[in-house]
Amino acid sequence: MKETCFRKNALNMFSPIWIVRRGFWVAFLRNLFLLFVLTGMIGGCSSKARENIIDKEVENLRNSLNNISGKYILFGHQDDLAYGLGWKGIRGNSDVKSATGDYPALFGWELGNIGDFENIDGIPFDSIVSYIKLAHTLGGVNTISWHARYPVTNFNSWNLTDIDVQSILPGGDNHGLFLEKLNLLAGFFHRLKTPEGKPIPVIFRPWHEMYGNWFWWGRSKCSDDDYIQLFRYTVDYLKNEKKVSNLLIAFSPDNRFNSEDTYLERYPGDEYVDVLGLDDYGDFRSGRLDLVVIKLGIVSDIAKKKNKIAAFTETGSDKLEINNWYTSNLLQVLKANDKTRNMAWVMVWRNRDSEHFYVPNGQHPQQEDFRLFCDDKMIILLDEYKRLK
Ligand code: BMA
Repeated sequence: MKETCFRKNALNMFSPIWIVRRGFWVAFLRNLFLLFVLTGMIGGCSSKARENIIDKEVENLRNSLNNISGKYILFGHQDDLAYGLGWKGIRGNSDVKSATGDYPALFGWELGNIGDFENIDGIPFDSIVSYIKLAHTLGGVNTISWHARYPVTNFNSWNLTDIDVQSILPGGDNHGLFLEKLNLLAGFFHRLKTPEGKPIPVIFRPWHEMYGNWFWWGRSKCSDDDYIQLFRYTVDYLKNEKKVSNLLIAFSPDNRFNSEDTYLERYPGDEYVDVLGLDDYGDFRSGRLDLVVIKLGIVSDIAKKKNKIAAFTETGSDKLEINNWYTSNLLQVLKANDKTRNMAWVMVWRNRDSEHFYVPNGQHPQQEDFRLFCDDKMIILLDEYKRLK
């Protein structure tokens, strides 16, 4: 039975109909194969090209910050376009511009309470997206901080109740809750595109001020090892899992260190960090300008060795209580030596209201001091940055 069948089929193979059919199938399969190969190649090319475009944007930002380092320092202001003293949500407004005639070169934004309609400081996330786009169109640099809620309780960053950082790390019972937050972040970063669809590069500065004990990721509630895992996991997950490719990453300690070793105690590693920062308000408050100079020097030395960008990521004098703070404190410190001059930017915090602000408004007695600071050749606002780029 088997043999007859085989013979019959074998004979049929040489019949004219079979030859025509075989020709058809051979051609069909060959074309199908070619189609797979070609679409594979085209798909491969376009995703490779996409990666290149994304990396190029980030690399351009890195290069431009590297190029100005040592010569100029960009001036930055948190939430500058969103609100200021006596106004909120007026497109194009800026307290820095009101005081000096120009926008800051760097704009800080905050993602605390991601997942809600508004961020921790009452700015709708949709608006933050459009401010970041506006800042980018204007030619400025954007940097983003994250006062993250503890994912398990959703209590704010400063609430230290029931913290167990290990439980949100991989393998921990609450890891899924942490992933939910990271997914929200990734969704936000993916929205940062130009009208042509090109990704807007931003400097992300997660888990900042980690040597103090005021945040749940700080010293009192999170071990050094857990901190490093938290940082690495955040960056790995965003970049590798969620394919967020528009980030430079900043490591941004507070002022509680006094040597290169102590600065690096929670350093997640060169492959995780692009910018080495410092957040320091306290040393100005206590009049210890010498300590600010030493700490910026440490940041600059490490950045030089590691080929990273150095930046004064947060500072300021709240309500400008220190007289002539801009020229007699900040400028003095930034001009102290070659190391302090090596900061790519300095950013002051937000102008919430008359009880919490860092940039003087029109009537403030320190307006002139702020203008003098901004007029200094080393300090760069937006127009100058665009000329230098
Ligand atoms: C702090 C204060 C808070 C604010 C937080 C996050 O330094 O300005 O009012 O909620 O930053 O932006």
